[in-house]
Amino acid sequence: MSGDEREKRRVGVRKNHLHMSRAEKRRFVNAVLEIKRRGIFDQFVQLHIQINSDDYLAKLGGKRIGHVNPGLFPWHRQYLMNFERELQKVDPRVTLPYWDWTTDQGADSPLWDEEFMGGNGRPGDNRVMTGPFARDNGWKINISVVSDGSEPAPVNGHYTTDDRDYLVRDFGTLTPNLPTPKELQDTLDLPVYDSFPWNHTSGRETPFASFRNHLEGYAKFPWEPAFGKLHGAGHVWVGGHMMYIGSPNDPVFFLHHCFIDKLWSVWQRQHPDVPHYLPLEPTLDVPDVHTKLPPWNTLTPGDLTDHRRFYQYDDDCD
Ligand SMILES: [Cu+2]
Repeated sequence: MSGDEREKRRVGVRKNHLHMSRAEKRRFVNAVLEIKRRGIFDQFVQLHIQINSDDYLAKLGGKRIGHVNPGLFPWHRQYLMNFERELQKVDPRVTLPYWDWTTDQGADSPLWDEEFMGGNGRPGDNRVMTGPFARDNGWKINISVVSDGSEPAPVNGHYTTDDRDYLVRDFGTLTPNLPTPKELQDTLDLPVYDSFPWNHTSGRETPFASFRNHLEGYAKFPWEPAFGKLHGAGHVWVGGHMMYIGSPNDPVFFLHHCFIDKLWSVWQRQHPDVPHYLPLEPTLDVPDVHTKLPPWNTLTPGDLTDHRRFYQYDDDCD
Protein backbone atom coordinates (compact mmCIF):
# COMPACT_ATOMS: atom_id res chain seq x y z
CA MET A 1 0.00 0.00 0.00
CA SER A 2 1.42 3.40 -0.98
CA GLY A 3 1.38 6.36 1.34
CA ASP A 4 -1.39 7.87 -0.74
CA GLU A 5 -3.57 4.81 -0.32
CA ARG A 6 -2.91 4.75 3.38
CA GLU A 7 -3.97 8.37 3.63
CA LYS A 8 -7.23 7.62 1.79
CA ARG A 9 -7.92 4.67 4.02
CA ARG A 10 -7.44 6.81 7.07
CA VAL A 11 -9.73 9.53 5.81
CA GLY A 12 -12.21 7.13 4.37
CA VAL A 13 -15.13 6.91 2.03
CA ARG A 14 -18.16 9.16 2.33
CA LYS A 15 -21.40 7.30 1.70
CA ASN A 16 -25.00 8.01 0.96
CA HIS A 17 -26.64 7.57 4.36
CA LEU A 18 -29.11 5.14 2.71
CA HIS A 19 -26.19 2.75 2.20
CA MET A 20 -24.81 2.97 5.72
CA SER A 21 -25.30 0.26 8.30
CA ARG A 22 -27.07 0.99 11.57
CA ALA A 23 -23.71 0.74 13.31
CA GLU A 24 -22.11 3.26 10.94
CA LYS A 25 -24.96 5.70 11.48
CA ARG A 26 -24.77 5.22 15.23
CA ARG A 27 -21.03 5.95 15.21
CA PHE A 28 -21.61 9.13 13.22
CA VAL A 29 -24.31 10.35 15.61
CA ASN A 30 -22.24 9.46 18.66
CA ALA A 31 -19.24 11.39 17.33
CA VAL A 32 -21.43 14.43 16.65
CA LEU A 33 -22.82 14.26 20.19
CA GLU A 34 -19.31 13.98 21.60
CA ILE A 35 -17.92 17.03 19.78
CA LYS A 36 -21.04 18.92 20.85
CA ARG A 37 -20.27 17.95 24.45
CA ARG A 38 -16.68 19.15 24.01
CA GLY A 39 -17.85 22.55 22.72
CA ILE A 40 -16.32 21.97 19.30
CA PHE A 41 -19.60 21.64 17.42
CA ASP A 42 -20.66 25.12 18.53
CA GLN A 43 -17.35 26.56 17.30
CA PHE A 44 -18.34 25.37 13.83
CA VAL A 45 -21.74 27.03 14.22
CA GLN A 46 -20.09 30.27 15.33
CA LEU A 47 -17.63 30.29 12.43
CA HIS A 48 -20.39 29.70 9.91
CA ILE A 49 -22.48 32.54 11.33
CA GLN A 50 -19.55 34.94 11.13
CA ILE A 51 -18.46 34.02 7.61
CA ASN A 52 -21.97 33.75 6.20
CA SER A 53 -23.05 37.06 7.70
CA ASP A 54 -19.99 38.84 6.28
CA ASP A 55 -20.55 37.18 2.90
CA TYR A 56 -24.17 38.29 2.67
CA LEU A 57 -23.40 41.83 3.83
CA ALA A 58 -20.79 42.05 1.05
CA LYS A 59 -22.91 40.53 -1.70
CA LEU A 60 -22.95 43.71 -3.77
CA GLY A 61 -19.32 44.63 -3.03
CA GLY A 62 -16.80 43.72 -0.35
CA LYS A 63 -14.86 40.61 0.59
CA ARG A 64 -16.73 37.35 0.24
CA ILE A 65 -15.35 33.94 1.14
CA GLY A 66 -17.84 31.12 1.53
CA HIS A 67 -21.19 32.17 0.03
CA VAL A 68 -22.46 34.27 -2.88
CA ASN A 69 -19.07 33.89 -4.56
CA PRO A 70 -16.95 31.21 -6.27
CA GLY A 71 -15.49 30.20 -2.91
CA LEU A 72 -18.75 28.42 -2.02
CA PHE A 73 -17.41 24.98 -2.93
CA PRO A 74 -13.80 25.12 -1.70
CA TRP A 75 -14.67 27.03 1.50
CA HIS A 76 -17.35 24.54 2.49
CA ARG A 77 -15.06 21.68 1.44
CA GLN A 78 -12.43 22.77 3.94
CA TYR A 79 -15.08 23.51 6.58
CA LEU A 80 -16.56 20.02 6.16
CA MET A 81 -13.14 18.37 6.20
CA ASN A 82 -12.26 20.12 9.45
CA PHE A 83 -15.56 19.00 10.91
CA GLU A 84 -14.99 15.42 9.74
CA ARG A 85 -11.52 15.44 11.30
CA GLU A 86 -13.01 16.45 14.65
CA LEU A 87 -15.43 13.52 14.38
CA GLN A 88 -12.52 11.23 13.50
CA LYS A 89 -10.65 12.30 16.63
CA VAL A 90 -13.58 10.76 18.52
CA ASP A 91 -13.92 7.73 16.23
CA PRO A 92 -11.44 7.27 13.36
CA ARG A 93 -13.92 5.17 11.37
CA VAL A 94 -16.46 7.97 10.99
CA THR A 95 -16.94 9.78 7.68
CA LEU A 96 -19.55 12.32 6.66
CA PRO A 97 -22.73 10.86 5.15
CA TYR A 98 -24.51 12.65 2.33
CA TRP A 99 -28.18 13.23 1.55
CA ASP A 100 -29.17 13.06 -2.13
CA TRP A 101 -32.40 15.06 -1.98
CA THR A 102 -33.13 14.56 -5.70
CA THR A 103 -34.19 10.97 -5.01
CA ASP A 104 -34.45 10.73 -1.23
CA GLN A 105 -37.40 12.97 -0.46
CA GLY A 106 -40.10 13.23 2.13
CA ALA A 107 -40.45 13.01 5.86
CA ASP A 108 -40.53 9.20 5.73
CA SER A 109 -36.92 8.86 4.56
CA PRO A 110 -34.69 6.82 6.90
CA LEU A 111 -32.77 10.10 7.14
CA TRP A 112 -35.31 11.26 9.71
CA ASP A 113 -35.36 8.06 11.78
CA GLU A 114 -35.22 8.34 15.52
CA GLU A 115 -31.76 6.79 15.59
CA PHE A 116 -30.37 9.15 12.96
CA MET A 117 -31.40 12.78 12.36
CA GLY A 118 -34.74 12.62 14.19
CA GLY A 119 -37.93 13.97 12.70
CA ASN A 120 -39.79 17.14 11.79
CA GLY A 121 -40.68 19.82 14.32
CA ARG A 122 -44.04 19.50 16.06
CA PRO A 123 -46.99 21.69 15.02
CA GLY A 124 -47.04 25.12 16.61
CA ASP A 125 -43.50 25.83 17.72
CA ASN A 126 -41.75 23.47 15.24
CA ARG A 127 -39.65 22.03 18.04
CA VAL A 128 -37.94 18.77 17.12
CA MET A 129 -39.19 16.13 19.57
CA THR A 130 -37.58 12.91 18.35
CA GLY A 131 -34.07 11.60 17.85
CA PRO A 132 -30.65 12.49 19.22
CA PHE A 133 -31.02 16.20 18.41
CA ALA A 134 -34.26 16.78 20.31
CA ARG A 135 -33.92 19.15 23.28
CA ASP A 136 -35.43 16.57 25.62
CA ASN A 137 -32.74 14.13 24.56
CA GLY A 138 -30.01 16.61 25.45
CA TRP A 139 -29.28 18.57 22.24
CA LYS A 140 -29.17 22.22 23.34
CA ILE A 141 -28.79 25.06 20.85
CA ASN A 142 -26.29 27.48 22.36
CA ILE A 143 -25.77 30.01 19.59
CA SER A 144 -29.06 30.57 17.83
CA VAL A 145 -29.68 33.38 15.37
CA VAL A 146 -32.44 34.34 12.98
CA SER A 147 -32.52 36.76 10.09
CA ASP A 148 -33.64 40.20 11.32
CA GLY A 149 -36.17 40.54 8.51
CA SER A 150 -34.54 43.58 6.90
CA GLU A 151 -33.95 41.63 3.69
CA PRO A 152 -35.08 38.26 2.34
CA ALA A 153 -33.59 35.63 4.65
CA PRO A 154 -31.67 33.74 1.93
CA VAL A 155 -29.32 36.70 1.40
CA ASN A 156 -29.63 38.58 4.68
CA GLY A 157 -26.44 39.04 6.70
CA HIS A 158 -28.23 41.03 9.43
CA TYR A 159 -29.34 38.80 12.25
CA THR A 160 -30.66 38.86 15.77
CA THR A 161 -30.21 36.33 18.50
CA ASP A 162 -32.93 33.83 19.11
CA ASP A 163 -33.48 32.59 22.65
CA ARG A 164 -34.98 29.23 21.66
CA ASP A 165 -32.52 26.63 22.87
CA TYR A 166 -34.13 23.76 20.96
CA LEU A 167 -33.72 22.64 17.36
CA VAL A 168 -36.47 23.76 14.98
CA ARG A 169 -37.56 22.13 11.70
CA ASP A 170 -40.55 22.82 9.51
CA PHE A 171 -40.50 20.41 6.56
CA GLY A 172 -41.91 21.63 3.29
CA THR A 173 -43.74 24.71 4.55
CA LEU A 174 -41.80 27.43 2.74
CA THR A 175 -41.07 25.27 -0.28
CA PRO A 176 -43.13 22.13 -0.78
CA ASN A 177 -40.70 20.35 -3.10
CA LEU A 178 -37.12 19.21 -2.97
CA PRO A 179 -35.19 19.44 -6.26
CA THR A 180 -35.76 16.90 -9.03
CA PRO A 181 -33.05 14.99 -10.90
CA LYS A 182 -33.78 17.12 -13.99
CA GLU A 183 -33.33 20.35 -12.05
CA LEU A 184 -29.97 19.12 -10.86
CA GLN A 185 -28.91 17.83 -14.28
CA ASP A 186 -29.76 21.13 -16.02
CA THR A 187 -27.38 22.87 -13.62
CA LEU A 188 -24.68 20.19 -13.89
CA ASP A 189 -24.78 20.68 -17.67
CA LEU A 190 -23.52 24.28 -17.37
CA PRO A 191 -19.92 24.30 -18.63
CA VAL A 192 -18.65 27.45 -16.86
CA TYR A 193 -17.76 27.34 -13.16
CA ASP A 194 -18.59 30.96 -12.35
CA SER A 195 -18.50 34.47 -13.81
CA PHE A 196 -18.48 38.19 -13.09
CA PRO A 197 -19.81 39.78 -10.89
CA TRP A 198 -19.05 36.62 -8.87
CA ASN A 199 -22.08 37.00 -6.60
CA HIS A 200 -25.77 36.03 -6.30
CA THR A 201 -26.52 37.53 -9.71
CA SER A 202 -23.92 35.60 -11.73
CA GLY A 203 -25.25 33.45 -14.55
CA ARG A 204 -28.81 34.72 -14.40
CA GLU A 205 -28.86 35.68 -18.08
CA THR A 206 -28.16 33.52 -21.11
CA PRO A 207 -25.70 31.71 -21.48
CA PHE A 208 -26.15 31.12 -17.72
CA ALA A 209 -22.39 31.06 -17.15
CA SER A 210 -22.29 30.12 -13.49
CA PHE A 211 -22.55 26.51 -12.40
CA ARG A 212 -21.73 27.78 -8.90
CA ASN A 213 -24.58 30.26 -8.66
CA HIS A 214 -27.14 27.92 -10.21
CA LEU A 215 -26.19 25.22 -7.73
CA GLU A 216 -26.09 27.67 -4.83
CA GLY A 217 -29.61 28.54 -5.93
CA TYR A 218 -29.56 32.25 -6.71
CA ALA A 219 -29.86 31.84 -10.48
CA LYS A 220 -32.49 29.91 -12.40
CA PHE A 221 -33.40 29.00 -15.94
CA PRO A 222 -36.46 30.56 -17.61
CA TRP A 223 -38.34 27.26 -17.28
CA GLU A 224 -37.76 27.08 -13.56
CA PRO A 225 -40.29 28.60 -11.20
CA ALA A 226 -38.21 30.37 -8.57
CA PHE A 227 -34.87 31.30 -7.07
CA GLY A 228 -33.73 29.30 -4.12
CA LYS A 229 -33.27 26.05 -6.00
CA LEU A 230 -30.89 23.11 -5.27
CA HIS A 231 -28.58 24.14 -2.37
CA GLY A 232 -31.10 26.79 -1.35
CA ALA A 233 -34.06 24.44 -1.60
CA GLY A 234 -32.43 21.88 0.70
CA HIS A 235 -32.03 24.52 3.39
CA VAL A 236 -35.50 25.96 2.93
CA TRP A 237 -37.35 22.63 2.66
CA VAL A 238 -36.00 21.48 6.05
CA GLY A 239 -36.82 24.92 7.43
CA GLY A 240 -36.24 26.13 10.99
CA HIS A 241 -32.55 26.48 11.82
CA MET A 242 -31.57 25.30 8.35
CA MET A 243 -33.05 28.54 6.95
CA TYR A 244 -30.54 30.88 8.55
CA ILE A 245 -26.84 31.55 8.76
CA GLY A 246 -26.67 29.42 11.90
CA SER A 247 -27.82 26.41 9.84
CA PRO A 248 -25.02 24.10 11.07
CA ASN A 249 -26.96 23.98 14.37
CA ASP A 250 -28.97 21.28 12.60
CA PRO A 251 -26.63 18.33 12.01
CA VAL A 252 -28.45 17.58 8.75
CA PHE A 253 -26.58 20.65 7.44
CA PHE A 254 -23.49 18.45 7.16
CA LEU A 255 -25.31 15.78 5.13
CA HIS A 256 -26.80 18.43 2.86
CA HIS A 257 -23.48 20.17 2.30
CA CYS A 258 -21.70 16.87 1.85
CA PHE A 259 -23.97 16.28 -1.15
CA ILE A 260 -23.22 19.79 -2.44
CA ASP A 261 -19.53 18.98 -2.07
CA LYS A 262 -19.99 15.75 -4.00
CA LEU A 263 -21.80 17.62 -6.77
CA TRP A 264 -18.75 19.81 -7.40
CA SER A 265 -16.81 16.62 -8.13
CA VAL A 266 -19.64 15.20 -10.27
CA TRP A 267 -19.63 18.43 -12.29
CA GLN A 268 -15.83 18.22 -12.70
CA ARG A 269 -16.13 14.70 -14.09
CA GLN A 270 -18.79 15.84 -16.53
CA HIS A 271 -16.61 18.77 -17.71
CA PRO A 272 -13.03 17.46 -17.72
CA ASP A 273 -11.64 20.14 -20.04
CA VAL A 274 -12.72 23.40 -18.41
CA PRO A 275 -11.20 25.14 -15.36
CA HIS A 276 -12.69 23.50 -12.29
CA TYR A 277 -12.36 26.72 -10.33
CA LEU A 278 -12.57 30.36 -11.41
CA PRO A 279 -11.29 33.05 -11.26
CA LEU A 280 -7.74 32.08 -12.16
CA GLU A 281 -6.37 35.63 -11.75
CA PRO A 282 -6.49 37.96 -8.72
CA THR A 283 -10.02 39.41 -8.65
CA LEU A 284 -11.59 42.11 -6.49
CA ASP A 285 -13.45 40.82 -3.42
CA VAL A 286 -13.37 37.07 -4.14
CA PRO A 287 -10.82 34.26 -3.75
CA ASP A 288 -8.99 33.32 -6.92
CA VAL A 289 -7.55 29.87 -7.45
CA HIS A 290 -4.38 30.78 -5.50
CA THR A 291 -5.96 32.54 -2.49
CA LYS A 292 -5.51 30.83 0.86
CA LEU A 293 -9.01 30.66 2.28
CA PRO A 294 -9.72 32.47 5.56
CA PRO A 295 -9.96 31.95 8.42
CA TRP A 296 -7.57 29.00 8.19
CA ASN A 297 -5.24 30.47 5.54
CA THR A 298 -3.75 27.06 4.74
CA LEU A 299 -5.34 25.78 1.51
CA THR A 300 -6.33 27.48 -1.75
CA PRO A 301 -9.29 26.68 -4.02
CA GLY A 302 -6.71 25.08 -6.32
CA ASP A 303 -5.53 22.82 -3.49
CA LEU A 304 -9.11 21.88 -2.68
CA THR A 305 -10.44 21.26 -6.19
CA ASP A 306 -9.73 17.51 -6.32
CA HIS A 307 -11.38 15.89 -3.31
CA ARG A 308 -9.57 12.57 -3.95
CA ARG A 309 -6.51 14.09 -2.30
CA PHE A 310 -8.44 14.03 0.95
CA TYR A 311 -11.28 11.46 0.82
CA GLN A 312 -13.46 9.52 -1.58
CA TYR A 313 -17.13 9.24 -2.41
CA ASP A 314 -18.80 5.86 -2.57
CA ASP A 315 -19.43 6.13 -6.33
CA ASP A 316 -16.19 7.83 -7.40
CA CYS A 317 -15.35 4.97 -9.75
CA ASP A 318 -18.70 4.81 -11.59
CU1 LIG B 1 -22.62 27.82 4.39
